[in-house]
Amino acid sequence: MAPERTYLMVKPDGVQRSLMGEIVSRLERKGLKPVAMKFMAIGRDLAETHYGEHKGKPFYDGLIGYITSGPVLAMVWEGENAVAVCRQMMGKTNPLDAAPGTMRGDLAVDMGRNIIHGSDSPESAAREIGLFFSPEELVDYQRAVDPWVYE
Ligand code: IDP
Ligand code: MG
Repeated sequence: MAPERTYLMVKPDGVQRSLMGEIVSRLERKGLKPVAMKFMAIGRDLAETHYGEHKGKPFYDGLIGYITSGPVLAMVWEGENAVAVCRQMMGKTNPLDAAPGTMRGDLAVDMGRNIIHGSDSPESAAREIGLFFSPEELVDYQRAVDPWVYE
């Protein structure tokens, strides 16, 4: 097992709709390992850095307003191919295209209120984890169940 880490975040709509437990539960049941979690508000500067790749796009201002509109649950999860596994579990960006069984497919209807963020590559994951967490906030530990999750 080659562990990989990804940055996931329950967005403000997910928090307001009481979906934090549902989302964490899905990740736990999948077999992924939690490394860090923080309930926090995102300021404008952090929002603009996090979503820097989208600056200039038509939805950018709405996106910054959305992500700073209320608290989020910032998280780091670990597992083999964690980035791809979590993107698959999240579903497509537009909930209309997200397959049933995915978080967005089951729990959201609007692209601008799609409840969860997840890193799109290992490089993005490293950048985003560093934006939201200090190294000492990432908890290193052994999980007794791992031999039952990974061959
Ligand atoms: P992703 O979250 O699936 O990685 P991105 O293309 O990185 O999708 O877009 C970041 C976020 O910006 C989306 O999750 C969504 O909240 C928002 N967004 C993207 N495209 C649109 C759009 O066309 N209208 C409204 N919001 C959008
Ligand atoms: Mg993205």
